[in-house]
Amino acid sequence: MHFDVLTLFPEMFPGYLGQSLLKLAVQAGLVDVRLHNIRDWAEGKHKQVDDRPFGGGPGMILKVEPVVECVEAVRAAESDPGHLVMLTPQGRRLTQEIVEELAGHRRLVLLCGRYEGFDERVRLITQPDEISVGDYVLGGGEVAAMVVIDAVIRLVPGVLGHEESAKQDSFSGGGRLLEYPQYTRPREYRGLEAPDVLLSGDHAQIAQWRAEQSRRRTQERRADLLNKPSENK
Ligand code: JAH
Repeated sequence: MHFDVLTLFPEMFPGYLGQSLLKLAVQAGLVDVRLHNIRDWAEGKHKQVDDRPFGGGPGMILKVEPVVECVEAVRAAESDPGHLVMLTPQGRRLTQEIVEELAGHRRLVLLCGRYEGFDERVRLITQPDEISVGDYVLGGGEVAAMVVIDAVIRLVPGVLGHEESAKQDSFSGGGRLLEYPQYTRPREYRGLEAPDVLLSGDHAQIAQWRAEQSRRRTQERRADLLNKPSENK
């Protein structure tokens, strides 16, 4: 899996990229993340990447030329142009289903905005797959891009151990439920005991208890997942 991140703040990424799971995946050659500074495509002495909105209003807008030229140069640098993703609150909401779809591409080009957003012509010219990680406004698309990378690499074969891959599989497809409660040692803490069934050694009973807990927890907290599991809630 190959990611290209297009951003005005590449320095936001190395801390995240140094995280153990991702670091091991990069070292194993399973994942490659390349950072590109949009400012490197800006013209003139001041390398201006933003400007005031036509028609007035607050804030600044990302200029069309450096963004479009950055996207085109990065995509053209390799035989596979990749799947272009723009991180924006105006995109389709990211779900595990969409993560699975994104993980089907060999190369993802992640375009991160800042300020009040992109000149509309960036969308018209580059025709990105616009993705939102949730209905809130961030300082820019970088944290959303890290969310996409984090969710996608877990689906790259070999990145996770078999244990976690199997767990992921049981929640793939339509009928996703919330996780059941988990316990580990000590058996009792401040008067709170782990349920006896988990220490019974009866694996059929344990599986039944967990399934029931998942169903109950999902009903209580996220009934929307039970009613329309494949919908983009
Ligand atoms: C904010 C450009 N869906 C999360 C998300 C993604 C991007 C942005 N905000 C929220 C954003 C400012 C400028 C993008």
